[in-house]
Amino acid sequence: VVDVVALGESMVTFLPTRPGRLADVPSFERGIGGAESNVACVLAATGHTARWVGRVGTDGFGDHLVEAIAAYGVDTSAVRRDPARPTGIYFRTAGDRASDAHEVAYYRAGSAASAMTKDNVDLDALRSGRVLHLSGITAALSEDCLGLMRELTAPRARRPLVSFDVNHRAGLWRDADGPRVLLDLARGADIVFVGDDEARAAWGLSGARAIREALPEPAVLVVKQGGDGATVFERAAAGRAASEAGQDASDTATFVRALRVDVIAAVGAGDAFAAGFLSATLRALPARERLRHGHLMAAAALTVHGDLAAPPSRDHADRLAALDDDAWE
Ligand code: KDG
Repeated sequence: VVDVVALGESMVTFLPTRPGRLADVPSFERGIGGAESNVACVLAATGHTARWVGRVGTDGFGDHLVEAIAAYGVDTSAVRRDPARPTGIYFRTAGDRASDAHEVAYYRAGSAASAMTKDNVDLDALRSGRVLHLSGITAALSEDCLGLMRELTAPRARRPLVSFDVNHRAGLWRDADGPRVLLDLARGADIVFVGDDEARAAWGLSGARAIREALPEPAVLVVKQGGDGATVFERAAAGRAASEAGQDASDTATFVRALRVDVIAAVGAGDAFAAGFLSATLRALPARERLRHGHLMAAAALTVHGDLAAPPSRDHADRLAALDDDAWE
């Protein structure tokens, strides 16, 4: 059984070779992006088995994506090629460090991935892992993709642990329904990642507690609080005695500060965080360690330009996560 299967649209990314507005930057370097395959790449690079499921065109950009993602050690055997539709690409500018205000120009409408449905992806491959990692980006791509997301987050007698990163991309939604759909999908997942900034923008919620109150269903909810840190809320499975006595399972909250780093570009940091947290989850580490692994992987991504940094190895991350509290203050 594969540790983690990730579904989503991956794109060839064009990173500016110098700062400036999209209107002014004269040249770009090729990289790879795609929130969900980023998670798979970080997991594979840290010694997990990971599979990416998606669709790309039969064009050169599709070839490059499949090769580059496979080079991280990710299983791409369930990726389908669509001869009739192109691979998505996108361009972005370098962010202003303080605000990370960068411009993004997507060329992905009508892409091979936007035509994913539950009938043209390999559902068995999607359900073949211990964890299935999904994100709200896929739901925004098309009605077909949203249907697939609903299928994968629906209750089933046997399904992998479903991990869902809200990843609210306001510019991608076809209508005003995005925030409501994202909340609905999050309710069907087992582990949910959300940034406090996106929860404010999408749902008008401020603060980790308010987010948990609005989203009590997932057994594990991780609220990322930018440079401050992250809080994980988790419901201890109610013991039989407690449920017979009609008591609710208790919810615990654990906060861990983020590492303070000089941010080069925030893109990809949320994905790296999710990968670190999932790696530690697969190894049944306690809440504090899971958050520390998230922060460590995020710190690596924050300090490079592209989406993907070379992450610390698993042993190295374990040693850093085990440093005493003083080092983490
Ligand atoms: O999380 C990084 C992603 O935002 C980037 O790789 C592009 O997947 C992407 C998207 O849809 O924004």
